[in-house]
Amino acid sequence: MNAAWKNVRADFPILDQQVNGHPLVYLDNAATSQKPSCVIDALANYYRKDNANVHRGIHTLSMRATFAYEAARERAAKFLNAAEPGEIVFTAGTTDSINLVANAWGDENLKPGDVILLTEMEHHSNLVPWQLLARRTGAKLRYLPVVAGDTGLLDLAQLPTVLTPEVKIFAFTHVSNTLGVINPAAELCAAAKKVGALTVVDAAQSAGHLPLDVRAMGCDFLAVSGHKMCGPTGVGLLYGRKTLLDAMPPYRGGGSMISSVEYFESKWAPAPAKFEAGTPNIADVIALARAMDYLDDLGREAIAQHDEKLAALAYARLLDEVPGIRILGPAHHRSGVVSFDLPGVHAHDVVTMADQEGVALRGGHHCNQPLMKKLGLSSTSRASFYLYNTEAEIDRLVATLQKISKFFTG
Ligand code: 7TS
Repeated sequence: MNAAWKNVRADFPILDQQVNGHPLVYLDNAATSQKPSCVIDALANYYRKDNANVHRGIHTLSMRATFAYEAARERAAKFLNAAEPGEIVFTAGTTDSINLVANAWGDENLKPGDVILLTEMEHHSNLVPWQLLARRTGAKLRYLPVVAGDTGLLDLAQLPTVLTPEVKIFAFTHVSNTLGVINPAAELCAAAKKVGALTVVDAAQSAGHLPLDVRAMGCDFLAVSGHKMCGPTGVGLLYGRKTLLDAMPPYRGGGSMISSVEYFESKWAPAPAKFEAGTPNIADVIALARAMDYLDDLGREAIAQHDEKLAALAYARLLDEVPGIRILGPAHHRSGVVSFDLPGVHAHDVVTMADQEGVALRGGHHCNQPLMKKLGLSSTSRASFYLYNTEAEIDRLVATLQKISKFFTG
């Protein structure tokens, strides 16, 4: 670990507070991460010094804002190892990015008889847009199963059966927000390519956590949320291979996405502008680029190792020290997400009581209702770790869950 890690907790002012009389232990990072001071400052400084609309003004502030906005696109392309900045479309986040592909690519390219392949572990935001698309086009949905049991691994033995030439698009999550499993994205993309299917990778849970290289992965599209990777809320991006973006029609119309407009027809600007109608989320895009710098200063490989170490430790300790606990997902090679069920205690009670101890968890179906049903659960509690979490916080988690378990089961 390099020097940037030395005072990592001090970079996040929000962590230094008491909740219900206890020092905060923030373990809800899969929902949203906290923001380092440098990102908060980037936002504030933009509004203090540079705020102006982009792409249309020729005064100094507008040019400054445009420069910073387009520099953020270059930064994002570098972050993902995209071939060029034109492959980055700024969006409101993962949900928005997936809807963009489902609408702009899907409506143009799918017909009855085509198949959209998903996996059984998808978040609703990588499920519902495809259901809507299937309804509009007559294409069918198909699922790559998760193996029986609690390991949460995809059943790769089923891949040849479900990934047939009728599959036109295969959308899957890189990291599950409920199971913590890291899917073999490059392998899945290579298999899809063999049958001529495009791939959409949901990187909401991986973008700020693992090294990401879209060209090594071989994906066609990849969706990212800024707020889960130390960036602001309401901003994210879609990576798309340039030839695909160029061929896709726009999905929303408005200012900035055209080359010319007449009363009865218009011509589109080239990608990515074609997909960024209206005034974009300038300040948040600029702050997101700052978050990318922050993450790369720490090193994404080091962040991945830190997450995995804490998750493996939490997995082992909870299993050993909390009677009867059921933990979802693999024991090793996992992300920082640890979902569990305390028998006889509803997840909302777990989360409410943990909050009394200053421990922030999440409880519910985590926007994974079909997966929950398959696992025979209505909800789970979830601890999710990130770069600023510590082993001492796992002590607090274990002690809290022991207390809750004792309270309910005596
Ligand atoms: N995909 C995955 C795998 C996610 O975990 C989430 C959000 C999304 C997509 C949607 O991201 P958004 O930024 O567009 O909302 N996951 C969660 C979660 O697990 N708890 O709160 C949000």
